[in-house]
Amino acid sequence: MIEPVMETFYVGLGANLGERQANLTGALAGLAGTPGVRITGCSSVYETEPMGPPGQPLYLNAVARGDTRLPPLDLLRVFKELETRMGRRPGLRWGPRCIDLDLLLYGSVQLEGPELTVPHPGLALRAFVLLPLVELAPSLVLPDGRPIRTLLDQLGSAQAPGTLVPGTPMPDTLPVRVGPPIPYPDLS
Ligand code: A4P
Ligand code: MG
Repeated sequence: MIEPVMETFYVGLGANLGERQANLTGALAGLAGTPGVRITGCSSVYETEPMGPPGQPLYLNAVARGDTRLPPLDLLRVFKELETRMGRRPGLRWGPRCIDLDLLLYGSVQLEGPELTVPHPGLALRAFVLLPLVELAPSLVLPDGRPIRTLLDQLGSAQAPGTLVPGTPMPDTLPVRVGPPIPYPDLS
């Protein structure tokens, strides 16, 4: 039998309802416990202004890295099942949620389908994604050749999605590398 290839993926985690930090760590633990998925690193947690309908609570955001033998769509389904198991119910697009798991990158794969687009279409435009991603993988380059650090720098003059406040690091009870928060970006 041919072993499926191991790929590196990056997942964006977001929560703005309930015990936000516990929701992030619960999702990470759920991923780490999924057969065929290994979590190899995680950024600090950042508290961010919500992008979307007004009047929502602040988000906590983080980005984790993993290895997997699951194909991209199967990995997305793992994310969706985990969100549901953790109590996420269908709601408004960009509305408040106890947990959101976005597949940001899957190796150098680029695909656009009805269920899944990779790299995640919002990745290059969102400081709440780029800031933790740069912390975790500073020299990462997107499949189209754009370095993520340049994208974060460019956000300075673009529509910033909100204010980013470095939060507490993820607890080290999980098999993840915990990095120190990086400085507050100048988005002016
Ligand atoms: N989908 C397609 N590609 C992907 C992908 N790469 N990763 C599809 C995950 N899902 C992907 O997602 C809707 C559908 O997108 C899925 O069924 C999947 O098939 P959803 O999670 O059900 O709904 P959503 O999250 O409301 O919509 P969307 O468009 O995924 O929104 P985003 O981009 O996830 O943004 N503000 C702050 N500060 N921090 C946040 O984390 N997150 C959002 C949601 C809005 N505002 C935020 C944050
Ligand atoms: Mg989403």
